[in-house]
Amino acid sequence: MSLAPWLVFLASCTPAPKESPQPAAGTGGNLASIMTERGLSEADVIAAAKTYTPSGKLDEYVIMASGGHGGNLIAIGVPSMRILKYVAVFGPESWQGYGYGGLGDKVLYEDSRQGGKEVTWGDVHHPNFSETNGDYDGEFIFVNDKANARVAVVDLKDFMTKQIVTNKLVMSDHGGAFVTPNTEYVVETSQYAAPLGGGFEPLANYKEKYRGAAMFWKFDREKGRLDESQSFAVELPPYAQDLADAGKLDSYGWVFIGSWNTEMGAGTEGQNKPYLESAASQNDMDYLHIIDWKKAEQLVAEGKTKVINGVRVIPLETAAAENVLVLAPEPKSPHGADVTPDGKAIVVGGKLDTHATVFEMSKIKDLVAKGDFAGKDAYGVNVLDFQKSIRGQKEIGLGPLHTVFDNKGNAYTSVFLDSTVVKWNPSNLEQPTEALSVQYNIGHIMSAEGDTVSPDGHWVVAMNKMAQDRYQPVGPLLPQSFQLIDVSGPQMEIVYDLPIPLGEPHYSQMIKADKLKTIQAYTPAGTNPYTDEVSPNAVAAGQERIERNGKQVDVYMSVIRSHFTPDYIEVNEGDTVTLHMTSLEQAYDQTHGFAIDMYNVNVSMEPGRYEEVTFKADRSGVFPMYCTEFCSALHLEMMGYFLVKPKGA
Ligand code: RUQ
Ligand code: CUA
Repeated sequence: MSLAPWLVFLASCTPAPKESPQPAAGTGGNLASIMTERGLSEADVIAAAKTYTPSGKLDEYVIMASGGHGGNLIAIGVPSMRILKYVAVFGPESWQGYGYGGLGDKVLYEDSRQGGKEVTWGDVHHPNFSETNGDYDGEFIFVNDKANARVAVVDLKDFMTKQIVTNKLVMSDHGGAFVTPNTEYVVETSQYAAPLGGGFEPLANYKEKYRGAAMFWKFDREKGRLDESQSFAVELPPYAQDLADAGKLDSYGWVFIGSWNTEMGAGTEGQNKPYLESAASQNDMDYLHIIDWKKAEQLVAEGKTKVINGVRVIPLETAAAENVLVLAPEPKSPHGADVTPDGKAIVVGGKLDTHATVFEMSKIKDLVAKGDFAGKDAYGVNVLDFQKSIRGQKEIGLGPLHTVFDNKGNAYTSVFLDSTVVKWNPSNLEQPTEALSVQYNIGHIMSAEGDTVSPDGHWVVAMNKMAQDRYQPVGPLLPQSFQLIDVSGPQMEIVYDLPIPLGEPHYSQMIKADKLKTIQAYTPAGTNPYTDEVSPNAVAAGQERIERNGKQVDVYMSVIRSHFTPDYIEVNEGDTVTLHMTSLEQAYDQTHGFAIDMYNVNVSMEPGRYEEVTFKADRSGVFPMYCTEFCSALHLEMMGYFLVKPKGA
């Protein structure tokens, strides 16, 4: 039954890398004639030269971008802007065999929602790399699912989603997933208020019964997982909490969250009240939430919590009385709250304001320490005096949203309504601004290593919501658009446009590529990617077998070019089948896949990977099973049969 040795050789031989052929001079025309033919300006050619990455050359940076309601993350190389991978997170994805019977199903579906509703998509907003001393360390990335209040952990050694946790307090989140400077916590804060822990309350009880919460997920770096048992939350007023950021250096120990519905509008409620969007835009000031998480940790240790749905929560009264939570007025319908690299300031953009407001951490700390407050909100939370808390304000344009930073002390703010990126200096508010038009309606903005204590500068990316005339039209649903901006020169320049055609990205981060230490294979063969250990059910060559125990059939299968052993499996209709699959490959890029036709079974078998699929053989017949990756010259032959004998046959 085994292959002739020459066939094995033929099937497994990996082609040696070849030099790409160099075109003879003159065959493609010279630069000047190509420029004329294609209508390219000198600036276009310079932009191309800054980004074009010849075959075989690697990018210097990697962006990990939110994939929005694609539920995924997108890895993109910089400066080439080549898409390297879509990482499946909150939704099934067939190439990665995620959500089609394999071990990943446990991550994807098991905690998919409390209350019996199965959720199979997510709205990914803000990816954040794990940090050590305020710098990206390249080990993990965390993302939130705004739609279903979840947080996922993606391991960057294999770019796979390893854990999804559901927030048991709130129904939607937004201010997440932000990390504290040593990834002590992954912070996730609510967006739309609802009764904590779920349950029904009429909208008329909005002010009394609806609440927000800031969840502090404890990260266990050893295990690479969030530890629910060590996590806690701070109860918040029912203002719509928005973007958040963790303090660093001078602001270490604090978390900042914007909010935009301090009016507590809850829609029309069927009572001729204003629509939410106008109700929520009455106040000139909303509240920046300032949370002292070091103190919160202490209160949790002292047991000053109530337990809601199994989560330890610092009650709002306690948070207010202990100044774990204080508020600072912020103008108007704010969105981003971004801490400067030195940790000394927090920059807030107001969607309905024309300024960026710079809060000064030393002033905030002083006022809180002295108990110098301007008043209290409706829930007894101390409110700081606006003028006393700020360094100043800078006129930026219409609708400033998010701010990122470079290595020269500059800030870059995305201005949604103006469709501009505005460069300014938060330490010198007198310095004039510089605006660059982008196409169009920029949402988030991102810079190289921009959320660390030491941003790299050089690259900024405008993440635009609209792209009407930028790309060949493909129907009324348009891609979003990333524009790569070179900020190294005296003037900002757009050097590349990248359409993002799967979901609407929100935030992203850009990391130095050499910080990523990815594996080439799971070693030793039979390693379960979710435990990082060799599965007790992995097999070595020669140990493959089928074991039957009543109606349970266990198949111990090996996978290697170009054969599944065993290559045929016969069961009875109604049997439960468990496939234990071990890739015996260790060679880089020798990935197989395994699918059973008509059974919705589909997994990816990277080199050395262990996979396990359990399903019911509830349809009789003959079902080819085959390898889904063109792995060798005998790839098509890498197949077998799954036979299900009908009942009574
Ligand atoms: S938010 S731009 Cu989560 Cu700003 Cu989307
Ligand atoms: Cu293995 Cu195709």
